[in-house]
Amino acid sequence: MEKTQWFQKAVQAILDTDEEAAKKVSTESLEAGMDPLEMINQGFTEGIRKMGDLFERGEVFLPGLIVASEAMTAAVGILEAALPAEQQERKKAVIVLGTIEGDIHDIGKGIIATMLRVHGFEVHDLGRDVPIDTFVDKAKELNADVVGSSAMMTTTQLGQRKLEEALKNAGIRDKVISMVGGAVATDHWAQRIGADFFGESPQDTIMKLEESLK
Ligand code: B12
Repeated sequence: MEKTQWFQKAVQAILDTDEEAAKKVSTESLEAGMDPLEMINQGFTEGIRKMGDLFERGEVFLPGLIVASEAMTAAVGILEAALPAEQQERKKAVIVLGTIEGDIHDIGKGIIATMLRVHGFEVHDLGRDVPIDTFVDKAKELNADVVGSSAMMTTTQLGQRKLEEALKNAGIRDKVISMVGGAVATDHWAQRIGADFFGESPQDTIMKLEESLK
């Protein structure tokens, strides 16, 4: 089967909100020698994006979106388990990453975590709905080089500004690179709150992060 056909199958399983089919596509694509990262980025991610468009147009409702998200998480979990074990060599940087308090969206943040790990970064994923103080405490405890926050809603986006302030108040803002992401963030937003950069996608994030670490 062509690569694009595997991607299409992944997209379709998410649109069908069919967890069993999504897991089957993951397993079978691995058996067929597909690259798990490509399946995540060009297959399942595309599926949840399309689902999001339908949701925004009112053609899919919240319960459907929830089931699609669960199918996505299960399918991506199988693909992640097939990624090469993290190399033991010195990591490029220590990253503390999480979704801002009040926000339970974690699919995109999870993908960023996986992609950063695969590219040799040590990622401490704090999960979702993470209080601002937890980001700061973890960054201090781990002597982190980078703090990344994800926010998917206009309400929780304000937490990214609070995080900047909290890092300053804790005296560590100049010791870390601060990156922001999520559906509502932009370059302009990052500049406005004083973050170092906005990462639009895994590729964009890795490129900007490697540049910032030089
Ligand atoms: C899936 C989804 C859900 C799922 C979440 C499941 C999960 N475990 O994450 C469920 C169904 C649970 C859900 C719930 C809700 N949702 Co919702 N959801 C979405 C949807 C459709 C897709 C999000 C997604 O996963 N995209 C796919 C991933 C791969 O993309 P991504 O998240 O953007 O991440 C990429 C980049 O942004 C970047 N990135 C992400 N994080 C980070 C972090 C860093 C540091 C960096 C550098 C980069 C980076 O890299 C990622 C990979 O490419 C969006 C629509 C949209 N356009 O985004 C709405 C959306 C975010 N939801 C929305 C809302 C309002 C809600 C709810 C309040 C319910 C409701 N009434 O509709 C609740 C929120 C509850 C809460 N307290 O958080 C709104 C937010 C509106 C706003 N502007 O404030 C949106 C925009 C839909 C809409 N237009 O109404 N949702």
